[in-house]
Amino acid sequence: MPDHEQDQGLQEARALLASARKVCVLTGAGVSAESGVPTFRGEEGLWKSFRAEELATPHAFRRDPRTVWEWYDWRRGRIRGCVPNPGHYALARLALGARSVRIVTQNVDGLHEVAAREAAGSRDPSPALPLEVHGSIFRVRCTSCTYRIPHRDRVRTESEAVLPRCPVCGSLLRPDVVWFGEALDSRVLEEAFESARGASVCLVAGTSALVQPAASVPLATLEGGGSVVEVNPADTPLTSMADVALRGPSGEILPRLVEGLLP
Ligand code: BJW
Ligand code: ZN
Repeated sequence: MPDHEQDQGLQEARALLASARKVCVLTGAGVSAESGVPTFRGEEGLWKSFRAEELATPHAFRRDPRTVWEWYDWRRGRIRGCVPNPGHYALARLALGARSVRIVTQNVDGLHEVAAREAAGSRDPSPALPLEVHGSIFRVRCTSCTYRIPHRDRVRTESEAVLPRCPVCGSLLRPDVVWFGEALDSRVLEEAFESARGASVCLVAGTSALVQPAASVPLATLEGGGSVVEVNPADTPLTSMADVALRGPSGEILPRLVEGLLP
């Protein structure tokens, strides 16, 4: 995209955000790509020739929990070595500013929270803490009972016998994330749609907008009469509905967008 078109898009997006009382932000894996976290779709979304759709399912875990845990242990290892990028910090600063901003993320990597705490310094980070609609890769829960706990350590995966087990009932533990075919937490989901419905702008960054119901969050803003601003290097099913589409990596675009807004 020529520079002047990009600049014009940025100005339009800033104008929409500047006059917005409420903003909803929806993020996906692309926002963490510049931190080194692999996205799901496209070439780099593959792990040992598996696609996410083959591993992130309750069926795959029942059939082969060792392989699924091996994938999560590999991803957790990658993510443990990652830090937020300028895109995460820009969103955190936006949310800590004067406007009412709700960050809704599909990401399970925790990087929005790290950025929120760092950007807040000694202030309260809560306005910038995200709603994590697909859970957290650094929590585990029991496949049988209600046991659930933060968990960042390596997981042994050499055999099924050594996989992590629930200390309460002895069943297998699993990552506390939402797999295909599973319902999202209804309260978290309702809060996400509520914030999108009431927003004058939904800023959508780094998502392929393919996975439901999260992909419909910006539609709630449109239905409520608000606008959509998309930040992504590629087209998505949302692009044709967006009022402004900013083409490029979010680690570069979001800081430019937000700097022009903050006092
Ligand atoms: C950059 C960048 C840079 C790159 N800067 N950008 C047919 C139609 C509609 C729905 C369905 C259907 N068939 C089945 C369904 C339902 C299904 C679904 O949506 N499937 C679709 C694939 C078709 N959905 C579900 O199953 C959901 N549950 C559900 O519907 O429940 C119903 C129910 C109700 C009541 C009872 C029971 C059930 C659950 C979905 C869960 C998704 N889980 C995952 C895994 C999470 C855990 C983990 O991480 O392991 O969530 S899958 C994966 O996809 C992950 C992501 O959050 C999610 C979205 O992906 P995302 O973030 O968009 O990443 P990518 O890789 O797709 O895209 C990256 C983007 O970044 C690209 O656009 C790049 O261009 C861009 N990019 N570099 C900015 N530097
Ligand atoms: Zn249990």
